[in-house]
Parts: sequence; structure tokens; C-alpha cells
Amino acid sequence: MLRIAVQTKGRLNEQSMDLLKEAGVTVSQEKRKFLMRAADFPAEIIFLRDDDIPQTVAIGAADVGIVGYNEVAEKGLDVEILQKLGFGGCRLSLAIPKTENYTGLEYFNGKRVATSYPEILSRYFAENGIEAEIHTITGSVEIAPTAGLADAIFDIVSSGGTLVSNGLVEVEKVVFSEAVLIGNPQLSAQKMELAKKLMSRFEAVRNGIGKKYLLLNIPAEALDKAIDMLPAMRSPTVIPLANSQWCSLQTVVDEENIWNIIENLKTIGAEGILVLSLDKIVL
Ligand code: PRT
Ligand code: ZN
Repeated sequence: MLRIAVQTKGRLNEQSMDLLKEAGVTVSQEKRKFLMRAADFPAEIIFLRDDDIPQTVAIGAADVGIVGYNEVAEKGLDVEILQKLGFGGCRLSLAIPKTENYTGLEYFNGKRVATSYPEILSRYFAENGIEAEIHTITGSVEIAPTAGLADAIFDIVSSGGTLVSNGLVEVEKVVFSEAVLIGNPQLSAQKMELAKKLMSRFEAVRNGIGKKYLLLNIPAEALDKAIDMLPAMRSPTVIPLANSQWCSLQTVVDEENIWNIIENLKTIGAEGILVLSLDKIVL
């Protein structure tokens, strides 16, 4: 049995639960409890605040967890990063009031910087020879300069809208983050087996994102041209049809190119084009 830590609520909860569900690890959404057994995989899900996930995994109270890399980097605990999960993308950046004239990193010498990530920031300043005062704040860091509590902030940025609405400008992007699967470094062989199974399912789900399955009929004489138009994962599947002058082509394509590909294929005689949704790709 693998115990998986997931954020109770907040930005990563929904996508973590969706990913688990797509990977065949489902719990009842109706009566949610702190600890829930999955119906279809030997796992249980423990719901926690994201700040507590690295420690819970480090001490082995959970075997693996889904959490932002920023939390893992800040806590500096003994956990393994098993897999990047491709959602929850953001960065930890330094920002200053937009009325200030930014002269480079040395600007921060002697300044007061408010943050919820003091460890990452003090490491970064130390590496770059900057001596600043770090003020640890939990909660709305972005209001600290206006409130007179700090000269600058070091905080999570994604769209940048929060900075703009607080009159701040991002001047240094320090750490790029996304949701990651972390694991206890001393997992038993049996738990490691389950964690690996989970990782390969996650990968299959991610491989399917933004992809479509394309099926079409093409005159045999245009087959080579059609294959050239298709960026297949290996090479497209070609199936002869009862009418020997035609064949069927099947392949996976990127969703964003789908209309160009279809229009190009039509110019060389493709017919009966089907575009199918695709859930998972196991490579
Ligand atoms: O209650 P709990 O402690 O579990 O949650 P939390 O409130 O500490 O974290 P939560 O749910 O806000 O975020 C969880 C994780 O999502 C973070 O640790 C990051 O890994 C990731 N993430 C991705 C973000 C953002 N994007 C993000 N934009 N976390 C926070 N923000 C904040 C940002 O600081 C800003 O104040 O959202 C605001 C909007 O950002 P902009 O730049 O889009 O305006
Ligand atoms: Zn938190």
C-alpha cells in the first residue's frame, strides 16, 4: 500500500486529483476524509496543507507526495524528486516598486525584502554576495512594500497580474517551479514498485495531453506524400483496404497542428478523416 500526500485544497488540489484519477487512482469525491483508500489501486491518499507535504514524506508518514517544487526547495528536507508533473508552473521572483530604478542585483544590498521563502532567498543572496535583510511573512507578501514593511518582495509569480496591481515590477526570476512527485528516500522495494507504476501511468497521461489520433483514407499513389506530412511518433500505421487503390493511415498528431495537417492531406486526396480524442500514450 502506497500512501500519497496531496494538497487538501488550493491551487494544486484539483489537478493532482485529476492526474491521479486519470492514472487509475480514484477516491470517492462525496464524503472526503483526511485519509482515503483508493478504490482501484493499492494506495491511500492523505490530504495535507502543501507546506506539510515535504516533511510528511521525509519522515515516511507518507511515501510519496504531490507538491510545488518551490515548497521542496524551501524546506530542504531529505526527499527525492521522482518526477516533474507539468502543472502548477510558476516562478519565484524578486520584485520592486515600479517607481524605483533597478540597477542590477546589487540594488538589494541593504534593502529589506519580504518573503515566505527565506531559505531559498538567503541562499540566492549568499551565492551572489548580496547582503540584504530578509523579512519572513506568511500571507500577502505583495502588499509589504506599500505597507512600508519592506523595500522589495521575493514571491511566487505566474501571470504577473498580482505584481502589476500592487505597483511592483519583477526584476529577477530566481527559481522556476512546477508540481513534482516527491518520494521518501527509503521506500521498501514493494512501495518503490508501486511508485514506479504510478510514475509510468503519470507519464502516459502526460504524453496524451495535446495529442489527437488521426485516421484517414488516402489513394495508394499519394501514400508517400501523406506520410511526409505526418510527424508520427515512430511511423504511421498503414493498413491496406479492400479496394487496393486506397489505404488507411493512422497516427498520433499534435492538436495544435491538426487543422493544417488535415487541410494539407485533403489537397492530396485524403478522405474519411477522423480525429479522435486520446487519453493516454504508453511508450
Ligand atoms: O493551504 P495551503 O498551504 O495548502 O496552500 P497555499 O495557500 O500555501 O498554496 P496555494 O494553493 O496558493 O499554491 C500551491 C502551489 O501552487 C504553490 O506552492 C506553487 O507551487 C503553485 N502555484 C502556481 C502558485 C501560483 N502558481 C501562484 N500564482 N502559488 C501561488 N500563486 C500566487 C502568487 O503568489 C500570487 O500572489 O497567486 C497569486 C497570483 O499570481 P499571478 O502572478 O498570476 O498574479
Ligand atoms: Zn501553503
